[in-house]
Amino acid sequence: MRIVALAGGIGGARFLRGLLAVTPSSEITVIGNTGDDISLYGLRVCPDLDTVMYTLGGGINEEQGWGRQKESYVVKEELAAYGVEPQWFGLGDRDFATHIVRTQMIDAGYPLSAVTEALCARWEPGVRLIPMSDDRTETHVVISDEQGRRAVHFQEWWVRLRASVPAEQIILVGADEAKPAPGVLQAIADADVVILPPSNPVVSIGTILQIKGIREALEAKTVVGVSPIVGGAPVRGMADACLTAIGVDTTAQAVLELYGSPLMDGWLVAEEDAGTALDGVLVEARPLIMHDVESAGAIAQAALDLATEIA
Ligand code: GDP
Ligand code: FO1
Ligand code: CA
Repeated sequence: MRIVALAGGIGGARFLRGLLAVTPSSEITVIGNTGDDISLYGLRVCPDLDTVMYTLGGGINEEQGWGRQKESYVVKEELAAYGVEPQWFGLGDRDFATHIVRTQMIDAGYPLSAVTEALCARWEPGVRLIPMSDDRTETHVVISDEQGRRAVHFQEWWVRLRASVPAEQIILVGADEAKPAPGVLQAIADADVVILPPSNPVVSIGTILQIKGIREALEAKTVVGVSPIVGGAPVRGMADACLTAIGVDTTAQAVLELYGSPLMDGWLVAEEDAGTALDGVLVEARPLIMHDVESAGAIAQAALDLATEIA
């Protein structure tokens, strides 16, 4: 079976690990979010691509959900000793190597999709991981604080401010010009089923859907999603602050309506959210917490079963 999945970071990666466990013989293409990407100290950092790559490749820090296991922070300490900013983003020594290789290749003229393929040759994630676009896009967040009304990079709002300042607007800078990366639209066209894992509906899935042509390509396919919202709250992280910014309630129902029909054909919600409904969408309630690979696999299997029921 040919499966396409869109993915952000932790929620996407943990779901994909479960999906791989239950369908080892499927051909899985993952379209990764690059709206979170940021340049720091001259290096290009792609947190969501790296989270998927490290999680599926066995290098992730399991407790944290991002960054490398057995990590040290000597370079970060040395940069801080020089007073280099920003100091609110925690790049570890092992992780730095990934960003150095990526930046070298980009500076040599390789597109991000080729760079990602090269990095994945080491990690062997078991899926084909393609960035949503080779064109640079960045999510920026408009906030008002003591410095006035201004836009900050998504990572500054998320990591430094912990989304404590309300987002007045969330903008994907560069979205109008960005084209899907090579292979993205073809993978969707060839897919038997498309899955939306429980990733952030605004700054992960919502970002990928903004790239020209992707939503339209998906509308022609059987698309099944897993709700990242359980019982009116995100399972982890601050997706509620992102949803509030775009005027959407933090419920499984509102996220389904945000994705909408004709995009969606199936939607998995948690048992406490039974009753969620939208015309043209088959909704099923079941346990949706990914405690481990096994429980993530059960959710992935349920998504595949739902797709079979629809097709
Ligand atoms: P990020 O880029 O690291 O923030 O990760 P994603 O965008 O891929 O996923 C973040 C979303 O995953 C959050 O909105 C969480 O609510 C959701 N999430 C995390 N763990 C779980 C889980 O065990 N079950 C469900 N249903 N959602 C989860
Ligand atoms: N998240 C944090 O909360 N604090 C950090 O210092 C941090 C560093 C970091 C470094 C590399 C990487 O790939 C991810 C990192 N993250 C960190 C996670 C990441 O910024 C966010 O969780 C996602 O981008 C939000 O969707
Ligand atoms: Ca992310």
